Amino acid sequence: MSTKMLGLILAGGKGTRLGKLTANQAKPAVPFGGRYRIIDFPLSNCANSGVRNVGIITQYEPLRLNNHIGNGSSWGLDGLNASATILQPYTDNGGSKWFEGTAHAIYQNIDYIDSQDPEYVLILSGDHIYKMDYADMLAEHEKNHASLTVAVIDVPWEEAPRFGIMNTDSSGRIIEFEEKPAEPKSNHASMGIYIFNWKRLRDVLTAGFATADDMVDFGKDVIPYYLKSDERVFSYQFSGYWKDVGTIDSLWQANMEFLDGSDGLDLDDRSWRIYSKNTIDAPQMITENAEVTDSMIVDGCYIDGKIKHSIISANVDVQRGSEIVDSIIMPGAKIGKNVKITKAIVGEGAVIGSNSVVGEEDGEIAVVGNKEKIGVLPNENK
Ligand code: ADQ
Ligand code: ADP
Repeated sequence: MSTKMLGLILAGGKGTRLGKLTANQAKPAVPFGGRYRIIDFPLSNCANSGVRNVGIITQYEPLRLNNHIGNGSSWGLDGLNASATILQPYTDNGGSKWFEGTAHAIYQNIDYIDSQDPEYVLILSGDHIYKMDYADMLAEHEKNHASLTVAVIDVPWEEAPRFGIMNTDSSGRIIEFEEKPAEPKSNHASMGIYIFNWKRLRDVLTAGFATADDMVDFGKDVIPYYLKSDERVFSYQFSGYWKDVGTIDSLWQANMEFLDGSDGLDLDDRSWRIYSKNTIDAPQMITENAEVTDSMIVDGCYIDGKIKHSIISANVDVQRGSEIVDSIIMPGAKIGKNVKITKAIVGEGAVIGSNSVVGEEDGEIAVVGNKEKIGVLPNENK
């Protein structure tokens, strides 16, 4: 079997910056927008772009992620000439094969990649919210006869130090690349999305790991090596909505932008659908005491309180007298009576007892962890 372009999603990051929201699950499995999980975005983009074979490289707390992805049927990545394969670190006679970095994670999965016999590999991050046609990027890669193409977006200058930053010539060829520079020379940021000619990358990784000259990370090792070796490295300019939701602030912001209907983040667009696993929950119940404005309320919710400019995910209970403003409540959270939640992210299955106060209008974004319990939830009937 052969595949023109194999998708590989790096879904192994620990996501320490998301703190209590990733204490027991990988970052790509974190809920987004009430109905989705972050990984739905790269998976749906693959399906919509005609990338029909996708390997998902996991590592840290993969249980929830495995359960969510299953056989890939939610994204149509099952059946003839399609597959979603979950790849986990394994042990052989050489001992544990923990992935040490992004490029090392690819190196460790050479056998799987070879089994798909791809001409190109498309390497994606499991923690970005965006809609992108990878077929377009491949067309440019081929037109440029590139060895590596890096997707690029212009970011605000003050954010540039947290990205890979590059300079290009007038043909779009990358002539300079610095991973997370303290003093960035441009605001052209790598989106961490790469198309490589597989044969060449395979050789570079194999040679790199055979000597002391390790190729552990794409940003730190592989891209600089390609540039030093005069490989044809090109940029692919992207201008749509894109957000790396690796921090609490960016996760909250991206949810709010989705709620407010930001350009390029329209998930109602029938020509580019974002698919997710459908869990079939009961219809939502909004009682006569409820007051809901500017908000998204998902299936299975019971709303007896006041909701303003917030996202209430599946199976959330909000009891009488409670008020939720500018917040994201993740699936299965239970909110007691007379609770006040402002500018917060409440994790999956969290329990917030009656009369609690979480967050404040002018404060930092407040976070309640997954399954965290605050106060006592009275044993009251709905
Ligand atoms: P970062 O996002 O900081 O920068 P990194 O932490 O290496 O890069 O993570 C990239 C992706 O790989 C994440 O989705 C992460 O979860 C996953 N990942 C990390 N280590 C892994 C491992 N060992 N096994 C499996 N998955 C793993 C990168 C680039 C920058 C670029 C930004 C854009 O290095 O140049 O600007 O992405 O967000
Ligand atoms: P953050 O930058 O928010 O901490 P990332 O997802 O970018 O989160 O990953 C942080 C680092 O943690 C990465 O360099 C990754 O290699 C490392 N890492 C990934 N999985 C594990 C794990 N299971 N145990 C320890 N560290 C890990």
